[in-house]
This record gives sequence, C-alpha cells and structure tokens, in this order.
Amino acid sequence: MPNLAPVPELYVSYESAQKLKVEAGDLPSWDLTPRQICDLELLMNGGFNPLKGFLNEEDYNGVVENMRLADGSLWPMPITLDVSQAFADSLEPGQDIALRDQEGVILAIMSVTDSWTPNKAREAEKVFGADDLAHPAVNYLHHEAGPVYLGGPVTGIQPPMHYDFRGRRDTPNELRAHFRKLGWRRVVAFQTRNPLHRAHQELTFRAAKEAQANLLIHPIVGMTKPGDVDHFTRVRCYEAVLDKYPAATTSMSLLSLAMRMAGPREAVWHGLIRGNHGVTHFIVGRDHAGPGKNSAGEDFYGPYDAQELYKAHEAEIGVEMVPFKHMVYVQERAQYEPADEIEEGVTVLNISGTELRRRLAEGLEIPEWFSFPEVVAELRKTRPPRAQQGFTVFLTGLSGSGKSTIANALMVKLMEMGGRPVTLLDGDVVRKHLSSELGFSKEHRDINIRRIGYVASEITKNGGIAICAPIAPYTATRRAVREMIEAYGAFCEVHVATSLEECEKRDRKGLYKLAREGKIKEFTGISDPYEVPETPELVLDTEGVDVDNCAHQVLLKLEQMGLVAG
Ligand code: PPS
Repeated sequence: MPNLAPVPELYVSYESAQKLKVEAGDLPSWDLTPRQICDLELLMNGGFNPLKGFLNEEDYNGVVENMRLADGSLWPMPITLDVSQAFADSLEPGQDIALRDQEGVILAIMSVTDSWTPNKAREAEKVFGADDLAHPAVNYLHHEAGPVYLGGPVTGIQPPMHYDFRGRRDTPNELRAHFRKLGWRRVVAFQTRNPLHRAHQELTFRAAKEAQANLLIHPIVGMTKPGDVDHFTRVRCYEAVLDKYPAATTSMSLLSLAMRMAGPREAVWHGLIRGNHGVTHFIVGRDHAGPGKNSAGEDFYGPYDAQELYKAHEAEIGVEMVPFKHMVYVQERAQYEPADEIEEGVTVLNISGTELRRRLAEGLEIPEWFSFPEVVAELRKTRPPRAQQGFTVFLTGLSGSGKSTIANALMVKLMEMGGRPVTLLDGDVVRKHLSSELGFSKEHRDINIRRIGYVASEITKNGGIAICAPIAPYTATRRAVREMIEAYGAFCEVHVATSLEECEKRDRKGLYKLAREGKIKEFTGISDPYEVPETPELVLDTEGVDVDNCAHQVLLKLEQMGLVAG
C-alpha cells in the first residue's frame, strides 16, 4: 500500500509569504538562472524531499563522494546554488538572501549557512564519471555555473510562474491527491525527454500491465539535453498519444526538472523524485538519461549501469524498478514485441533517432507503424525540412583573415537564391551597434560573442539565415554559441584559416603594425590568443583563392548539410 500522505513542502502560509515578500525587498538578492529556478521549484514543492534547501558543504561533500547526505540519506545529485565570486564576497555569514526569478519576483528566502569554492573537477569525476566537457553537465559546471556555492535552508514564498500547460503541471502533493482520489494504489511512472512513438506507447502499456499498475507519463519540461525537441512540441505530441491508452488507465503530468544527463546517478535521483510524487514503480531503460558520446567518441556509461545502480539502491529509493523492454516492430505480425522474445527469421523494422531526424529534415515519409500521424504532424510543424529552416553560418578567424569579405559575398549569393531573410552580423558592425562599450579583454570578447550568438539564435529560430563574422577566439564561447543556435536550427562553423603571417602581410586596416608597436593591446594573434577550431564544419584556406570561390565553398557545404536546395 503506497504512502500517499503529503510530502513536506518548504512554503510558508499565504499570509506569511506576503509579509516575508515585503521584508525580503531589503535583502541582498540573487537572480536565479533557469536551472536554479527548476531546482528551487522542486526543493520548495517537496520533489527533492528530504532536502530542505540548497546543499551545505558537508552534505555536498557526502553527495559527491558517496551519494549520501551528512545524515546518511541517499541523495545522488548535488543541488547547489552556484553564484559569482562578487556576490559571494558581498555576503556576511548567516545572511538571508532573496532568490528572484528572471523578472525579479521573489520566490524564496535562503539563509546562507555555507559559502565555499567547490572542486569542480572532482565533482565532474565523481558525479558524472569523467571531467570531460563533452558531457553537457560537465560543460555546464565549468562554463555556466558560478565559481562559489552557497548552501542553506530555503523558505518558500511562491512557486515559479508557468504560463504554459498549467493544467498539466502538478506538485508532488497534487499528484498524490490525484492518485488517492482515483484510488490508484500502484502507479508506474515513465520518464521521458523525447516525443513518444508507437514503441514507447507499447512498452509503457506493457510495463503497466506487468506491474499491474496504472501508468503515469511523467515527461521533463524543465531542462533536457541541448538539442532536444522543445517541450511545447513534445507536450502536444504526448497529448496526442494519451488517447491511445485504454481510457482511465493512464495520466500525464509535466515535471519541471533540470536534467543533468548523469546516467546511473540520474536514474537513482529520478526514482527518488518519483517516490516523492507518490509513484510506486519506475521504468528504467537502456542507457537511462545518457549524455551521448565522450570526447573520445565512446559512451560515458555502460548501457545497463543505470539499471544496476538503481537495483542496488531500490529498497532505499522505495520505488520498484521496471526494467525497460526494448520493443521492435515485427513486420509479419504487424505488431510490436519485446526484442528478446522474437524468434529468428522474422522481419524486424526499426527507425533510429538519427534516421527519424534525417527523414524529418528531408521531408521524407515516416511510416505509420513507427509513429502516430498526429505526432508526426506536430514534429513536422516544428522541424520543417532543413531547406526551410533557419540556420547560422559562423565565420571565425584572425583579424584581416577575410571573414567579412567572404561573409558579404555569401550573403549576396544567399539573397540571390531567395526564400529566407539573410542578416549579416559582421564583427565591426556588431561592435558599432551592439557592443560599442566593449573592449578586447577575454571577458568583453565573450560578452560580444554571446550577444552575436543570441541575436543569431533568434534569427535562426524565426526561420532566417544569420551570417556571423567575428574573430571569436575562444573555443568554449564558440561552443556556447553553437548550443544556443542548435536549439533552433543548424550551425555551420567556418574557420577562415588565413595564417597570421598572411594577415599581417595584408594588414588591410594597419592594425597589425600598431599591435606590433604595442599601440594596440590584446591584439589577437600578436598579444592575445586565438584558439583554432578543432572540428569546424568547414576550413577555408584563403591564400591564393579568390573571395567568390571561398563563398562558393561555403554554399556547397550548406547544400551538403541540406540547408539550401542544390
Ligand atoms: S572578438 O574577439 O570576436 O570579440 O573580436 P571582433 O569583435 O570580431 O573584432 C572586430 C574588429 O576589431 C578590430 N580590433 C581588434 N581585433 C582583435 N584584437 C584587438 N585587440 C582589436 N582591436 C581592434 C579588428 O579590426 C576586428 O575586425 P576584423 O574584421 O576581424 O579585422
């Protein structure tokens, strides 16, 4: 019999919240990042029970080293409030701070008991298995998260506001009440960050039958892996699939979790979170919450590591694992069956994720045995064929390498082809209109490139073509821009690889001479670094090649990527 009594929440009463909100106006305040907002929501509503706030240093060390809080409870994921050095330095020990959302609304008050500089390399090794930037959470840890962690209990004032799918979002206690009301005693949850196709529908249906349980589709709408299908599209897809289950056996609820893609540890974490939501069973699949390949091209985790770690802690998690059955379509019998129960000699059909993306990108047929027409129609709306999507061409290279000239030629060629609006974000032009207050320190260059990335991502999102031509000397910043853009469309990084000698010889603006004389400081290639792109989509060797030909090479690349019609 499941315990469906409420889980403890961190909210104060409505009256106290109104009072606290006024008082908190005078406190130092921290503007939460999107990930911190997700974490705070689950802290406050009991989704992260038994946590009472952001981890203090002792709990953090225990979680990192052996997945346990200082009191011995199982907790595999560091839930930390990372902040800037300047903010941490401005606080007194024991100080209360206001935690605000991105519009400045106060969501909670935190009593800061601890402030420390974490060993991020150690955190990466222990929690994510490797200090490898190919892991999205490790990349986040090193490049997005602040250098100092603050820990301490949280007093909840109000939940973060969601304007979308409001009727589909439930706190742990709302879900518990829902299950109580419906008399659901056994509930198996299915966690997902992808659209559901027929195979998923079959496997979840079977899992529910096997566990003799009702089914909760519990998709993540907080933060998932960069590049995933956006949650608006996915929720519309889930809604279409819900009708395919027998009436009244299945529910769906959206979870504002910020995933870390931490495989085995993530599976245990997901189980604990589902337990807090009143669920009794949890489906754990092959490569659960897997982050993809590491920088050596290998999987970060073994395919069944997550199931093993979960199994080892199942009793403590308190939610029974239902191992995922890999379902495949058997053509002769026109139905899905578990792959391990199929005799030899029958025709098994499968479409991988990569193949699905290719078919969507090229506007090709997606058969009905694979997915539901309503789901495919939704996906097609969001992912029109590549030749109709927005994209960004990002030319990077030394000053005077020819970026702007090639970018201009490319723009004209794309405008001649027509079909999509083209915007050129040239280095010099951006510095005049968007970044006029910035200099050339690493910090300022990064701000400049992120601004370009932001504008390009908006253009890409809205179906246009952005051509960017900054120096962009740092790999990590270029990668951040790539991630921003790939959320909406393709990113084509072009290294304009004109050598320093050649750029200096051309010295079209006379800047190299001034840089050599020390009259311009921090000049890229002379007194400032340029990190050569390791895996750009295209390398342009401009020496002895005319501009028209360079622009043509970019066009051919875009054609090969399916972004322009041949
Ligand atoms: S960055 O690093 O990407 O922010 O640089 P970017 O905005 O592309 O630079 C644009 C132009 O600024 C001129 N300039 C310098 N470049 C490099 N280092 C220093 N210190 C510097 N000072 C001025 C230079 O002409 C760049 O233009 P391009 O078109 O690249 O020659």
